[in-house]
Order: sequence, then structure tokens, then C-alpha cells
Amino acid sequence: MKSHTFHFSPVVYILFILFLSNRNYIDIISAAGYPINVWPKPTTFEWTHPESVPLAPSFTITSPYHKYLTAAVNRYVRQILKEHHTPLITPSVDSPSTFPLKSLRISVTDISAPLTHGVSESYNLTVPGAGGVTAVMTAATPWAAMRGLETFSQLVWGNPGRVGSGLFISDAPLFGHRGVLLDTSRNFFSVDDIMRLIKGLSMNKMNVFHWHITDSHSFPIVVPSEPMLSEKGSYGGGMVYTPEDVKRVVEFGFEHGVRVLPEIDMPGHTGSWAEAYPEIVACAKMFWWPAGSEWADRLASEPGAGQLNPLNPKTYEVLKNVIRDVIAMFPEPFFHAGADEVIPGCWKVDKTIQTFLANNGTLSQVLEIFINTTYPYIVSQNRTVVYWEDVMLDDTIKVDPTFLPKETTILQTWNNGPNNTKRIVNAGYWTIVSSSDFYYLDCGHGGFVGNDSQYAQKPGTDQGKGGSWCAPFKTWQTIYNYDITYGLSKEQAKLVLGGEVALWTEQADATVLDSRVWPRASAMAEALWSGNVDESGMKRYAEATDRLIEWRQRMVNRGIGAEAIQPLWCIRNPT
Ligand code: CP6
Repeated sequence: MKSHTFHFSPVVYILFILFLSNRNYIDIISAAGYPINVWPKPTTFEWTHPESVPLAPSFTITSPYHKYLTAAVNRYVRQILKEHHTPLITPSVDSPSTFPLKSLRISVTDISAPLTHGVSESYNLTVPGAGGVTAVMTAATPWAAMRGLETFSQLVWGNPGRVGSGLFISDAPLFGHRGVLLDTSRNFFSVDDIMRLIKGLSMNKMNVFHWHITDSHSFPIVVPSEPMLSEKGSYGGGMVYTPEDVKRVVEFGFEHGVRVLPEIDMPGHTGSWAEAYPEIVACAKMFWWPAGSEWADRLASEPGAGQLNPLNPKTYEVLKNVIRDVIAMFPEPFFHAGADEVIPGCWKVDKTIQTFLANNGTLSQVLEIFINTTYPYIVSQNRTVVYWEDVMLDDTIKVDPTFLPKETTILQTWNNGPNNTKRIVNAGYWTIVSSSDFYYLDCGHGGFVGNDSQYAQKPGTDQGKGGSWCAPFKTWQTIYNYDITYGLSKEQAKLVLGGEVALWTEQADATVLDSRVWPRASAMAEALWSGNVDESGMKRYAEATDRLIEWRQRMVNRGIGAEAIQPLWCIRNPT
């Protein structure tokens, strides 16, 4: 016995060392251009002996029945069998095995977990080595199983299909909120465009579609009890979302594990409401950017932006109908009520507000009246309220924090990078990070927005300089490298729910939707899923580059028009 022990110990020891050192094997082979990629990179990916097995033509996936998971399973089986993804580099690691993988068996711990913030997305996936016939996934929830299905689908390539085998993946996200904002007011997007966006989100294991539905430019959602708003305030020509359209989007979201979080921006950014109700909107249709005005350089390019008048009771008649109807259309537990960029200049031109101010009222009080009337109404319908940070941080008009109970308020940050994130969590609020210096996707190459006569009146604007109103363009590396908890303590970082990249659409419509969003949103998707640093704390985007090129290729093949980020030469000549 003793000699046996003596013989085995070094072997076990060496195996253990090999096991430890091989934990990062995927990095090594990936750096060498190994073509099986998973994006976002799983937290743990053990693949000590990279090999592959054929995928049986009769390949099936089994899971417990669940309205949405079962739909996802059926979709993934079809996709996996027909995708035939051709990697940019032919697989160099393969096993001669002809024993096919026949099935993937999914078990779910909590089948009734609802799709909400913080629901577990954690899953384990084992694909057996050659000779095994069944891959096994254990998922915490149906939504976690959808993440695992996506991972499995990315392990398959070729025609006939092969699947990476002899591997174990244990995976869960760092942040629970990983989203994309799309503005459907500045330009209209069809339901098909939106569903394609949601499809892309789920491919990237993102879980929130933040739908910035309304703004000053158009009011595209049909609110059943206030039909005039979209009748008069939409762009017309069928550019509206009916309740049936919304339902299709919401259901599509569930089938993809993506929450659809609606935003009705208020009280600012409401010029479009004035088409139906001019009396509830202050400064509507006022020409924007009058030379020297105090709001001249403040805002995103706007028509008469307009702000709801908090002192007019009629405002709340309309608002309550809108809030109630929209909440009824979106089962999502968060409701985004905007509150960004409320500016003094607009309210100050309104007669009733002028009187209020003349009687020692303040603009902050005007906003407080608004928040105090709408916020409890939203909360009474079981919604957590999301506001833009401006509501509490704005220099000119902000509310006292007592108007914003911490339990039911999330502040979405977009200014001043890590500084404002810190201010928000220091004040004890949850936050979603959409820092405009890192996460705004909208800056394309379209120059300034607006017509020449506006610019002629805007002091200091010189179109001849050829700049862009929102430069610079954010590269995928800028997005990938951003650390949304930068400078926060561990305790403070817990208040950071996650992040959203944002596509404001003054200069984007369906023709560029995919390429503006992808693959840059993929960069955030990975950073918020498994981080942007390797085990030694180094930023890993050099390693990520090859994987992202391959991933972008797969997205393109799946019908997402993701932008090219490198000439093919680079992946054919890996460094
Ligand atoms: N619209 C609304 C916008 C923006 C915001 N809110 C915006 C501001 C600055 C830039 C891009 C977009 N267009 N409603 C800010 C939250 Cl650079």
C-alpha cells in the first residue's frame, strides 16, 4: 500500500498542477486563434483536452416545460442544426471521434422564477468527451437556461456540425442589468427592427431593452385612453406602436430572456405631447437655441422641446392615463419616468409658472410638485421608478432627495463618468451606468443636427469646422475598458445594478441600427458579464479582439448587421 501511495502522489500532484494551469487554457488557444469562441466569455471555462464531436442530425434538447424556455429550446434546436457557422479559422483542434452528441438535457432549479432584476442567470454546462452522448446543463432559472443555451449554440460550428466537447462551463454574470437603450422618438423603428435588436441582446446575454419610447420629436405609442397623443404626435404614416405591437415586443423579450423596460420621458422632452394637448406643455414649439438664451447649449438637438407644466391640473389627468396604460402594457417591474434635462428657460416662459416664481416659489419646487404627484402614482402600481440622474444632481433644477425614497428609486447616470456614479451611490441610491463618455453609441459621422438657420443663430457654432454635435465616436475598446464601479468601495459597488449602452437616434434610423449597436454593445455585454480584466488584473481586450472578430462574424451570419472592426487579414495573421 505504501509504495502505491508513493507512486501515485507525484502523478496526482502533477495532474493537479496541470488542472490549475489549464484553467486558462481557453485564453491560450484563443490567443493562438483557436476558433471556438464564446461571447461573452464565461466566468469559468475548463477545457483541458480540447476536442470536438459530431452533432447528431437528430440532436435534441430537453427541458422542463416552461412557456418561454420551451419556446427558446425549440428555437435553439432549429438554429443549432441549421446554423453551420464557418469559423474564420478552420478548427485546429478536433477529435477523430465519430460518436455523435445526441442531446442536451437541461434541468432547472427554480422553474417559476420571474424575469426581474437580480433573477439568477447562473448555469453549469458539461459537454462530455468522445463517447458521451448527452450534454448536461443545470440552470438556476429558465432565464439562466437561456444563457446556457446561447453558450451551447456558440460551441457548435461547421457543416456537418461539430461541438466542442470534454468541457465544463460554470457561468454567471457580474452585473444583473445589462442593457441597450433605443430612442424611438427621434426616428421611428419598426417592430421587426426592435425584435432584431432584442435577438442581438439575447445572443450577447444582455437582458434589458430600455425602450425610450417618447420624446419631443414624436409620440409613437398608442395609449388606449389617450389616443390623441399618438394620433397627433406621431410621425404618422403608420409610424406608431399599437398595444398589439407592444405585446409582440414584450413576448419576444420573454422568449429571449430580455426585459422590456419602458421609458416615458417627463416632464422635459415632451414637445410632441403639445400636438394633442398644447395647454399642458410649457414652451412648446418655441424655437430652440435663441441666441444667448440660458438653455442655448444645454440640450440634445431639439425642436421646441417643451416641458409638461406641473402647475396645470390637466397635466396630471393626461399623465395618469398615460402612466396607467403604459404600465399595463409592460409587465416589467421597473418604469422609467425620464426627468432628464429639465431646464429653467422653458418653464420660465410660462405664465402660471412665472406667477408661482413671483410668489417666492422656486423652479425646484415646480419639479418637486411634479415628482410628488407622479412618483407615488407609479409606485402604487408596483413599479420601481427609474429616473435620469438629473432629477437629483442637476445644477439648476433638482428635487430634494426626500422626494425619492431609496427603496423604489434608481438613478441612471450619464454625465461626468465615474464622478456621478459615485455621487449617486454616496447618496445611497441604486444606479444604472450609461456614462455618455463611454456608453453612448449615437455619435456617428453625421455632422451637426438641425437646419442651417438654427445654426446660424446658435452662437459659437461653425458648421464649417465639420465636427459632430456629440463627438467623439466611442470605439468598442472604449466601451470594453470602462469600469462602471471605478473608485467605489465594495459596499458602494453593490448599488451599481449594471449598465446600458444608449442609442439616441437624432442621426440613426433602421438603416444603421445594427451597425451602430453591434458589435460595440457586445463589448459592454462581456465587460458586465465576466469583466474586462484577466486573472492577473490586466485589461484583456487584446485577447478579446480575436474572439470579437469571430463573434461579430457569427452575429452577421445570424442576420445582425454588426459593423466590421478589422480587416480579415488580422485574424488570418494572429499575433
Ligand atoms: N435625449 C434625451 C437625448 C439625450 C438625453 N436625453 C442626450 C444627451 C446628450 C447626448 C446624447 C443624448 N438626446 N431624452 C440625455 C439623457 Cl451627447
